[in-house]
Amino acid sequence: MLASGYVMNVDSAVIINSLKKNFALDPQNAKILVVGLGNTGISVAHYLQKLGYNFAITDSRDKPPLLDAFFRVMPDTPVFTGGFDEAAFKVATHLIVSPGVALTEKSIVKAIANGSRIVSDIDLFACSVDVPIIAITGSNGKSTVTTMLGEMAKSAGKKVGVGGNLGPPALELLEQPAELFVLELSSFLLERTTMLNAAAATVLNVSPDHLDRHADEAKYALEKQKVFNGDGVMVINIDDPVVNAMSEPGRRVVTFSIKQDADFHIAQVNGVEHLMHNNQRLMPLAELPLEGRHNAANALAALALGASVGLDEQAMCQALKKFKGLDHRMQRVAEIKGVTWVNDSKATNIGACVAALQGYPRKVILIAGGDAKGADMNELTPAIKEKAKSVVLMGKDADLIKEALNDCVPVYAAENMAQAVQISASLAESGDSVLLSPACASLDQYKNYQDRGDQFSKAVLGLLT
Ligand code: UMA
Ligand code: ADP
Repeated sequence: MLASGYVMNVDSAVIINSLKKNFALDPQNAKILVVGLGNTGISVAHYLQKLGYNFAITDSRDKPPLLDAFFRVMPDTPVFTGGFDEAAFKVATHLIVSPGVALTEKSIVKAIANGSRIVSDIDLFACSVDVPIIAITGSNGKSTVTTMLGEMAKSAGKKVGVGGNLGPPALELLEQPAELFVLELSSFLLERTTMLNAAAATVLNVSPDHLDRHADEAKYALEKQKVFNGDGVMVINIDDPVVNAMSEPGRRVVTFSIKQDADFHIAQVNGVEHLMHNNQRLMPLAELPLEGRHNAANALAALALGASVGLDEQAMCQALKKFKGLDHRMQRVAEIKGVTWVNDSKATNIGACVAALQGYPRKVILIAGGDAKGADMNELTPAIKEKAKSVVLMGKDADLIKEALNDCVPVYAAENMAQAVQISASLAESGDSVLLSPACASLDQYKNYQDRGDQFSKAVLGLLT
């Protein structure tokens, strides 16, 4: 909700001029419809109110959970719920569409055909700040790198605003003064954003995800590539061929790699692996307190982005050494009778599950399944074959994974998390790891990935009683 001390770093008149120039958003005659009454929609509403724009807001749910709170703060704003109201879309000159709402929605398609313009909250944000923005996207690692970089910037003495897809929504960051913004951007946010010109940006990696919303993998990658719009530094993962191909001649490019030589890379110095900037040692890799080789890639990406905007490298390394990682990402829950239980519930796509498996030197018991979001589960098979001694499957698309595995490892079916943990406990021997890394979204059985991870931890800790 709107903080009483809502500050904008830039003068309102300057912002309105920019919005007029770039989007023909004139407070006198724009008819704005905010689509989606979730966290994004509320942040947009506060922003527009602050600048003196009139607007209406719509949500297709009958009673979006934030409705009552919204009415209390903005009782006079027209609100349309329970389906998308054709009349509201018909008169709108501008639609500010939340990322959870597909642009293929019939009412939106029709409105665009009638001349309405789509503007994203990230566009509004980009028109409202005059300090550098670092923008981070990719199929996996966004939240980790965004959070890491926020900590690095603080360690380097910068006032930094950190948000976007991981929350809070970007426009809420305008409530605090900042010298630097670090934004996590999803493909949904990027597909509807045209104004971003980040000082430094990265696509961490591309593997299939959200194919229920994007036509195909190529289209999904193109949406991610939009993070590089403008003329800022491109931070490129040269280990990922799809990302490597995004590098543009004539732009300043900084590379990172965990497999080969790059601007930011890993090298042995006196027999000890180090994170390196060209031929400069930054820190020993072992001092990074995170599981998994993919987190070394995340650290290099964060260092490359921070260095691109001039953050002090030693200060960044200090932050890395203290960075404990985020919950539900390769989070060690317990060691019970010699078995290590790891919660990687945030692995909501194949790429994250494969990265988790590849980080293990020996075979694990994997708990997977949920909503595959249209992905081809055959892509999971090689990593499971190599790194899983057995697999416990649950959720809506368990059968898709079972079919893809074609009996290459023993597969067990579980109705729910408690059962999945019980089955895994009966299979595990001392020295084993049991990894929850579902490769699927959670919404078929859980409130969200946090709920799924919490239920896993609860069931694991229940083994102790
Ligand atoms: N809605 C409709 N009709 C629809 C679909 C949605 O009316 O057809 C309504 C919903 O009822 C909801 C509202 O639209 O009330 C907004 O939906 P939303 O999902 O965009 O909700 P927000 O709270 O604004 O959350 C969004 C991001 N959600 C998605 O991208 C799906 C949040 O990312 C993000 O934190 C927030 O903006 C702030 O930027 C979540 C996410 O799951 C965490 N992201 C995906 C991911 O990480 O994989 C991309
Ligand atoms: P995102 O915000 O992109 O979803 P997170 O940092 O939340 O990324 O991590 C999501 C999942 O991806 C977790 O399962 C995590 O272990 C895994 N992951 C994190 N970084 C990487 C990476 N660089 N490559 C592959 N998987 C990763």
